[in-house]
Amino acid sequence: MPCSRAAFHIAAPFFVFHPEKTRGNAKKTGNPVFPPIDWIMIVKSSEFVTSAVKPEHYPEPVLPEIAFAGRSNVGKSSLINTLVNRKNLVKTSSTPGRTQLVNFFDVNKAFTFVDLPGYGYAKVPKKVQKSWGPMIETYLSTRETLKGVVLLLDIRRVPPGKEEMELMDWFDHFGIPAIIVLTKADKFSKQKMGKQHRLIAEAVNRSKDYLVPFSSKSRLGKEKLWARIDDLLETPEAPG
Ligand SMILES: Nc1nc2c(ncn2[C@@H]2O[C@H](COP(=O)(O)OP(=O)(O)OP(=O)(O)O)[C@@H](O)[C@H]2O)c(=O)[nH]1
Ligand SMILES: [Mg+2]
Repeated sequence: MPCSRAAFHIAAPFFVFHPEKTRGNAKKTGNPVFPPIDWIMIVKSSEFVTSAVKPEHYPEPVLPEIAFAGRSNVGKSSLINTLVNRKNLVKTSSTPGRTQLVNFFDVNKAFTFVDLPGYGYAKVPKKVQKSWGPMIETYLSTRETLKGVVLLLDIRRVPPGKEEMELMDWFDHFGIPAIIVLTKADKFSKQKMGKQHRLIAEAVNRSKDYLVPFSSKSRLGKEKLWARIDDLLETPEAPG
């Protein structure tokens, strides 16, 4: 039921019940693991809050937070823009290494999206490269309002890189819930996309259903991803 979802309460009235979508998506996915998508997200406001390197520069930990992680140029900033229906809320670039700080964005005054700097781009100066790992790790391990991470993998890359596999182990180890998104799905035909989806699911040892193919160009996967984000936002606080 849409009204029982915690994030619905957090973000109300921004999630709206959408019975036609429920029927359509349930039929299409036949998804036994995740609930059908029974609402659509209405983004009424999205705004840049601040950029930070160290925890003392992070905003006050008040609203629940979702972070976006992935290798440089994988499409993190574009994906956030797509989710919030903005062209340039987050700066994107065809030059990898564009996002070099931890950037915080408020959505609907209800929760925060965090664009993490992309890792693994050799042409960025060594000093900057070296600071990325600690910057990301410090954020992920200390942020008390972090509800989960969206990890972006390029759908063209089979198997995903060593860093991605390490990040997934790291999320598991620290009990950080993660959503895996396969970006740039528009680069393939539907059939090839399905094949890549299957191969990546095998490589990361997850069910196919767990991975969300996504395109910032066609907006494929947008509603499914919002539904997963909502699931993370409704995760209850850890006791103590
Ligand atoms: N075809 C296609 N191109 C995309 C998609 N998403 C992003 N791109 C392109 O990929 C490039 C990098 O996108 P960004 O969103 O800036 O990537 P990023 O992960 O934020 O990169 P860094 O900030 O360097 O870590 C840009 O040229 C985008 O236009 C997509 O879904 N489809
Ligand atoms: Mg970026």
